[in-house]
Amino acid sequence: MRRVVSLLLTGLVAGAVVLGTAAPAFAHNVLVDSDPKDGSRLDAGPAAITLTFDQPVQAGEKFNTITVTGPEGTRWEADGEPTVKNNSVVFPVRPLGPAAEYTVGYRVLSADGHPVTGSLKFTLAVAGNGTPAPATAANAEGSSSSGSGGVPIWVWIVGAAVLLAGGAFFALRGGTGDAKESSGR
Ligand SMILES: [Cu+2]
Repeated sequence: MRRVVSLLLTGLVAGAVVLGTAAPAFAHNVLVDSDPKDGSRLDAGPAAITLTFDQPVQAGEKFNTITVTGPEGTRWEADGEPTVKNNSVVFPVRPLGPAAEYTVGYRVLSADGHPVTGSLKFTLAVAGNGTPAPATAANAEGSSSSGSGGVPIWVWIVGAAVLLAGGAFFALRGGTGDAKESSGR
């Protein structure tokens, strides 16, 4: 029993080492361009926020999320999934309201499976006639997007570690079984 436990532990450690060293071999996505650009002044609110990265963004439900925050914490991102086009993600935005600074916070899924986050700001110089998202909807949206964020990645890592440990265990076990069988003949 002790050998089984030590084999499993060895497998887990090996799996962790493999995952730990494999991850840095792939670089995370890096934001290379945006529309509107960081620090820009606009006379009219953008219909969408486009973020462009140095490599493809993974498309999927809730993989890529955005917040657009205006004065006094008002929220201006629109409902609906963003559109992924190769290295770019296009997020819908509500018509903007007050002339003010708006902060865009994003979270996208890199080509290597890791989420990357960042933010940029732009200033609306001429007020629009839009209204912010209802406060409760904005809060619910924020908590659900951050809540679902880390879970799938951890599930994936734990699952991979268990698979690696199990594979190593059965490979070793199978190896000794074959040796006995062939020596018996
Ligand atoms: Cu990565």
